[in-house]
Amino acid sequence: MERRKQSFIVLGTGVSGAAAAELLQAEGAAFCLYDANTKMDTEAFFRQHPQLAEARLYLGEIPEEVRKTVDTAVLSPGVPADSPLVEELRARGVKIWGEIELAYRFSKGRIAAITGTNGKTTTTSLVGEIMKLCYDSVKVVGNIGIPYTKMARETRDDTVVVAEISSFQLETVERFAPEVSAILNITPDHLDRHHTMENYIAAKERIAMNQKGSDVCVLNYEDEELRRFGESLPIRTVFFSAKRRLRDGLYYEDGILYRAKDGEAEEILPVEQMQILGVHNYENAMAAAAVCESMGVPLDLIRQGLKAFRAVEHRIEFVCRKKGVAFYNDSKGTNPDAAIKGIKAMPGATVLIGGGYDKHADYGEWIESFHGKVKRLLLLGQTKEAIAACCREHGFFDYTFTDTLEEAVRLAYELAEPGESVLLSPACASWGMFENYEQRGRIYKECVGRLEE
Ligand code: UMA
Repeated sequence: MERRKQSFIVLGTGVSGAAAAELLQAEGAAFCLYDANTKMDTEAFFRQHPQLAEARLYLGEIPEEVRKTVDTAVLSPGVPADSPLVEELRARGVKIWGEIELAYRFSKGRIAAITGTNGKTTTTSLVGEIMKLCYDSVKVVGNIGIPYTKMARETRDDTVVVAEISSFQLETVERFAPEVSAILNITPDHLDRHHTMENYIAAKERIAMNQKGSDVCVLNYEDEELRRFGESLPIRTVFFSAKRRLRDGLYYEDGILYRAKDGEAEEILPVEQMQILGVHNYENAMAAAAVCESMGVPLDLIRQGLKAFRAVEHRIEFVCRKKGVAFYNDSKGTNPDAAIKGIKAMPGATVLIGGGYDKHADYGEWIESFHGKVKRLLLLGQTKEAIAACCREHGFFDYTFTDTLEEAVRLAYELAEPGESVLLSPACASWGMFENYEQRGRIYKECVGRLEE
């Protein structure tokens, strides 16, 4: 391998950057680190990552002599591929790899990769659980929270890597080639980062760009863009649909999931045998079944995995009931489309907690979905004014501004009657107030835990 001669700079020192640097360190490669945050607690970073004690870390600025000598930049997902720093490095001839690309170059085994605007964490977890019933070495990695680079050195030839890959991560893949890929759906999200819907779609579709031969791409037939995309691909595609019977592919009809070949349908299972709710979850289940079957998992193990799987934390997660009020945590509802699913899943009248970081989303459809369900919306964060303005445009006036999540939870408890629900489903990212949606969800559950019974 030529890697020892290559000189890397890792951009970003979050979980991905740290894992990428540790991988380079373990492989004996030359590297340094950079973070834009000049106030970063470097002591804490090196305490948490003692293996990196000798590594050079630059904050805010990369010295000219370093810019001149590095030949590959490894980007954390949060670093935009068109940021001025990355553009400048690219102009100097520096290769730009995402953290996923680095992991791919250093890992072994077969890869199933899943993307989509919504449902990717549930589907990835589901695929991981089913694969574990069939294969000895399964690694679930990526946007789900465990960087792929962290696991790369633990992979073997017989490992199955199940990777949740975000559009941020796909922007900077080069040779990354999963054996099976899946795109679950594409609805507007992250437009602050990708600027246009076309760019966002193009980023997602990069998941299949290096697939060839007997590789497979699993796609949602009900997404017109994905249907067109599937028809243009040079590899085998497997479609799934929650709305119509397919001659070939997987579909949901009258409470049952089927898989069809040449018009011959076979029942996978009735959805009531699963522990996940809602049509969006039936789509996730079909996508997971298609991915697993394409990787050689027998249908009876797929059925077993689908029946055993429980909802993912922070995704329409039931927290507890207090004085007859049911609390749900849908902190993973980080865009309007995901948040609509949260509202739809509520059994009746709901006090909704929403708002957060501004990704320039359009909240119109989300607000329309409140009808008859949301009795009051408690707004938080950077987007509260914009959401309130959109509420007024759509004739919804039952909103209240709050300053903290704790305050919102207390107020929601006062407003909800026994038999009603309180739902945290912000339709926005958590950044600015929280480190990530997981922290937001955990804090929400802690606040709920502190409410008097
Ligand atoms: N930074 C820079 N320059 C920049 C931007 C960030 O130096 O231009 C620095 C920050 O100062 C910080 C570090 O980069 O120190 C943070 O890196 P990061 O934002 O890439 O975050 P990580 O901690 O590495 O986590 C990332 C993903 N985060 C993002 O995509 C924003 C995590 O997805 C993922 O779980 C993790 O890698 C492991 O793969 C989170 C997410 O919100 C859950 N994803 C989005 C989503 O799901 O919608 C895409």
